[in-house]
Amino acid sequence: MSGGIGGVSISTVRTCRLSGIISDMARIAKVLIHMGRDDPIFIFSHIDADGICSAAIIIELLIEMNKPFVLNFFPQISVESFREFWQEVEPRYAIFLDLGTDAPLEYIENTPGVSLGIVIDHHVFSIRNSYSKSLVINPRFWGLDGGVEISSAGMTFLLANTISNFFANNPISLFCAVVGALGDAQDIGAKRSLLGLNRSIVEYGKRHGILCSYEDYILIGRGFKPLYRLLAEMFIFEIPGVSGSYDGAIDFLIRIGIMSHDDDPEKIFWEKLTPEQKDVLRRKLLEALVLKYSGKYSIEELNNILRGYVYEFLADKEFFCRYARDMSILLNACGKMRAPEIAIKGLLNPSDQSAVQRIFQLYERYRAILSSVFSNLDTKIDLMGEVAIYDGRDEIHEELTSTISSILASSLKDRVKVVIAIARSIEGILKISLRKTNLLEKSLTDILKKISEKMPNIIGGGHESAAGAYIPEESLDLFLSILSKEILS
Ligand SMILES: [Mn+2]
Repeated sequence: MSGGIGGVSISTVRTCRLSGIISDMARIAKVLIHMGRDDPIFIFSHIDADGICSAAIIIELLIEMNKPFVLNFFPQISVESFREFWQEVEPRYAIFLDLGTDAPLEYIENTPGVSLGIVIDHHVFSIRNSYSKSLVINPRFWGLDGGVEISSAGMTFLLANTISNFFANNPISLFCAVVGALGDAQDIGAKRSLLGLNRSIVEYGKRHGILCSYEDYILIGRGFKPLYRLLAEMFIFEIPGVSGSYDGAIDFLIRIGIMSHDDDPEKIFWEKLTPEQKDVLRRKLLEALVLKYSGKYSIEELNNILRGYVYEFLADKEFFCRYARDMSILLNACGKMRAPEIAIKGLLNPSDQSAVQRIFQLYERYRAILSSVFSNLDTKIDLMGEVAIYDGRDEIHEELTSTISSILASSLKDRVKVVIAIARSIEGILKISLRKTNLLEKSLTDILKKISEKMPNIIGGGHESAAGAYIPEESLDLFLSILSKEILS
């Protein structure tokens, strides 16, 4: 197994033929047979929708193969708490899902007790030296763009699908592959369609009657939110009198004749409207928006922004969430609320009513926290020169900082250069999530590097425009002052 995927050397990038990938996958799947014979397989997975979907697929596979396993979720593994956990459990077999490629490889290769590890991921990696007891499933090894062509869940599906009867017994695994891709925002094709291997998976699902895709308005939550909530909570556009107001949304629906005063608004869903009613709603929505956005968008442009491909699960009509985009936000919410295992329960056993109910509750709670953060935002933001600070130490837990800083960055994009959100992590440590706006030319990675030269006790990393750091609470003032200086210099 030296040198990478079933003999494929790490430095030779294969041409991206699906048949080639599948035959490599089949070889890797054979290796799985040797895992978990004497010791359970430890699965470590990311807590977002893609990680949760990857975990659901791999679990179905291990169950099918009759393998013992233990699943654990982590927001990331570059932290001390993961190292401690790893040392405590001393895995003999490990599978890492959607947690990056470099760090998992180091853990597997540098731990003598590990016999064999599999890393399934789609992020950029840098390790170039050879490794001896790891198998890596990263689309970038085959020359594919892991950013947009396939997610970890998609790669996990391709692996599992090489086992005979797996797909026939577990059609939901294909839906999970699509949900993972959408959760990672890989729908960047025309009309928000999926591309590359993601599209091949969709086509495969269509041929087997598992999935369908069609163009419609993209209304996230369409399957489980009543229409008035869909409209009031839609945030790509501000609909005058409707956005942010449930009463306003109900009035709007009554005014345009979609519902009457006697109807129960909780029972009116987009998917239950007739085609004529949908047409009326689309037209009235566009009319309202074109007034608000006149000069900025034409009616056609507005229509195009709202339209896109919907991916719908067909295999089980009773399934609690048949729309892939809806599912991705539910799963993400479970992860953000630190309960990804509830999401797994619901995916593996959709007839478990209490798990399904808890998934929806977690989503509602997540939404409520976010909307409380974003109401009266100005009173909660401290401006420090070019930095906007949301100090959530007494309000939010650390998994929420990235979402909050992202949304803040888009709403404050004309006012500041950097946005940060702060929450408490473990004892005495703060998690800080940073986002830059277009007003900042420097890269956040460079700035963090500069900060860590002056603050050696900081753990941080990320990308050019999004980064995160852990710092001791008593160093917050120092962190902020170095940050503001670096932004100005
Ligand atoms: Mn991912």
